[in-house]
Amino acid sequence: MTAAGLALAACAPAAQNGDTVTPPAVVPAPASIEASGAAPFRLADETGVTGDRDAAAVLSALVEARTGLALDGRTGIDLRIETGGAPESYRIAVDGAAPTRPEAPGGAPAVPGAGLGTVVVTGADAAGLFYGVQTLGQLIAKTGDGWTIPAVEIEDAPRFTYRGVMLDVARHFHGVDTVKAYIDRAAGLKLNALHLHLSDDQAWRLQLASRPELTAKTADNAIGGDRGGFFTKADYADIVAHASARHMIVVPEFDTPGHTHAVGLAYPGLAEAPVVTEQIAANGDELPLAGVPYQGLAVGFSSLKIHDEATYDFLADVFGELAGMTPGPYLHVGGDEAHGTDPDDFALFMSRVTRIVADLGKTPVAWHEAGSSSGLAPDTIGQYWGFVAPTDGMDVTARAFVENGAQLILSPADAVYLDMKYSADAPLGLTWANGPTSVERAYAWEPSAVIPGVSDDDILGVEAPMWTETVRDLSDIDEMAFPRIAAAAEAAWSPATGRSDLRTWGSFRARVGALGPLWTSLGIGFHASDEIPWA
Ligand code: TNX
Repeated sequence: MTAAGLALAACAPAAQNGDTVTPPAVVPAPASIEASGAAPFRLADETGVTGDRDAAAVLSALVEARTGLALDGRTGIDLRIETGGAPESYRIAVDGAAPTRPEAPGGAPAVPGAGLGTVVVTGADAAGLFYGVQTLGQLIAKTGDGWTIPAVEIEDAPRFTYRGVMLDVARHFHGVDTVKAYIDRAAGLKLNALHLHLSDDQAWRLQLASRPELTAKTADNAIGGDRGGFFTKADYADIVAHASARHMIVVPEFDTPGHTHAVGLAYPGLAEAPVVTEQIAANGDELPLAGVPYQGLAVGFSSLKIHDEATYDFLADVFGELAGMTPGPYLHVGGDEAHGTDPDDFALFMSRVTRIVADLGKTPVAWHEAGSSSGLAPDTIGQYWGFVAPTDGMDVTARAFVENGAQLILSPADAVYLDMKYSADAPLGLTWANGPTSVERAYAWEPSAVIPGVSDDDILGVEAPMWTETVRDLSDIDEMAFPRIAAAAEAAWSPATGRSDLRTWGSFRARVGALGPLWTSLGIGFHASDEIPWA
């Protein structure tokens, strides 16, 4: 047996329940991690990366950002793909440095690279290797010996196949560079889907050849009269490619039949006149007026015309063009908060729009309200945005997707809505989802316990939406997303609550705290919540 093998035979759990955790601190928690107690691997001038070139480039950039080291030596870290394991899974084996023999001249190893140890990351596929590299990046720590990686063995695979974040680029526009930065951040937490909310009452943000007036007539607008903008088709392709290189799909949404005031500005024949709902009257929100760009925060006042075939010609055009630009399998058709649409009309509309998308060869996704419609295209995925403890029959509506043989994406608003305030006095965010959302509340929920009768097999995954009524730029996004996005990532990736010692709030807050320096070195302006013991 090798020295490293002997050390690993004495494996101890890397962390315990409770309020403290000894490093290594990985987020989201891996399926299994064991520390050998051996000396750590040392990153040194001689350290180099062998194996998969794409993964090596990702690792080198990460290590350089974190440590300033170039990783341009010959050996030490090997990155490989060995097919056969679960999709997106990976293993990491770190053999610590052989202790320097006191009698060695100068205490230095004779052969460059020798004595520093070895790291082997094995992915079951390119995505798995990419995630293994992200874990490795989190393991790097500054110790008395310089930059080191603790001697651990990790085996890891995701719980859910769909692990998403959503960015609303309609209420406030967020340009290509911001979207790419958000993709980088999300991919680092092993999230693999970026849902882009591309249209709403305020504006339509994706240029389409089939319906050019959409952006021409509406994209200038934003909430509060702030700066507008839109994506050209080339911008969208650029975002899709950036995401794909980080193993993320783009799930684009055109919200229908409500949230369509902007459609009515571009093509007045397609939309009904705005309805002033009780909610708008009660809140004193800016009143929506036909033909006038909307800059307020109200929802539920607009609707496409349901009984006019021109509406369905429009949908065939916009979703048809979108399908041609989108390599991922999903197109999101919206369906939320259609308070301005008669319920029977809403049901009819949702069945038609989901069938248009299915006929394009894509899987439709709809917000959970659409579960009340009979006649949805089979396989339509529902996205649940009720609370962790469902109210108002939202669990019943969401469960209808499962009863029809399809799956759900879980986005319980009082846990994973990244646009909720952290505390009542926070400058950014909203509070409608059961008041402010602390980091602890963002963490303390279990996906299989939200909707009675809906278990892991019925859950496609978890998604954390970022609505942008109050969120104007990347620093606002960072403030709202970090650290709560890490809680959503753990719900999506890690073993269920109770199935791992690491799946406790005490462990999570300690592990997240240990990521502070990495996030800082990556330029992430996280919210330095006082719930987290930041390193
Ligand atoms: C509800 S949840 C909405 C959005 C708002 C958001 C703000 C859902 C599907 N719709 O229109 O932007 O609340 O938190």
